[in-house]
Amino acid sequence: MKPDYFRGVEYKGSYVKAEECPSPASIPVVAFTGRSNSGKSSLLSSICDHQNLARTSKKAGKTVTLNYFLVPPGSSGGPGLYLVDLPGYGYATLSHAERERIRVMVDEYLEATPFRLLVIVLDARRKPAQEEISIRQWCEAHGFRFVFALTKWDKLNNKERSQTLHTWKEFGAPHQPVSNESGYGISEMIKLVRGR
Ligand SMILES: Nc1nc2c(ncn2[C@@H]2O[C@H](COP(=O)(O)OP(=O)(O)OP(=O)(O)O)[C@@H](O)[C@H]2O)c(=O)[nH]1
Ligand SMILES: [Mg+2]
Repeated sequence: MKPDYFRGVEYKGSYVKAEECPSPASIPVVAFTGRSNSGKSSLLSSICDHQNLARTSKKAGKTVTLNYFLVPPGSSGGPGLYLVDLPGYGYATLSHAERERIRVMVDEYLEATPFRLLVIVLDARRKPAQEEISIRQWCEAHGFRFVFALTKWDKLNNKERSQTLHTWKEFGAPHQPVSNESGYGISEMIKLVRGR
């Protein structure tokens, strides 16, 4: 499926502070957050059908800044959209100080930004735990729409898939399985991100 809406998407810039980021006043923001290596940058690239889009601004494959991509106003007659690729939590080979800098930067950014949707990205092999409960409560308290994107769906067998879906149903939060390898679930993610 060719996501026409995202065809004109362009890299806008990389920032290290919430105050530096483009104003969300007129253009809504959809951000991708979650642990390091969960597949945030890959998911953003899949949604835009643009391989390595979210790699424009990064060096060794790891996201360390707040990276903005713009779907220009006028795409399909809409107001445009900012897609924000956030650095992951807990990237093991960074120094403690650098990990802490990233944690504070992302937390401050999340507190400062009114999102249209927060995509919480996690490896589908991870079960919802305290971290997921906390971020869900945080989104509910702020009144933000959110969805858990369960990545690497291609790595699960059929039994694991049905167990995982059962677990998430019990957890009772919006979730969408996806594979950035096979494209599974990407058209559903596109609908959620576009908001229609
Ligand atoms: N098999 C499979 N691999 C995936 C999938 N999504 C991402 N990956 C791989 O997982 C690794 C991490 O992906 P990234 O998109 O860089 O993860 P990230 O969440 O942006 O990582 P940080 O920038 O460190 O926070 C890469 O090697 C991807 O190719 C998927 O759906 N299936
Ligand atoms: Mg990344």
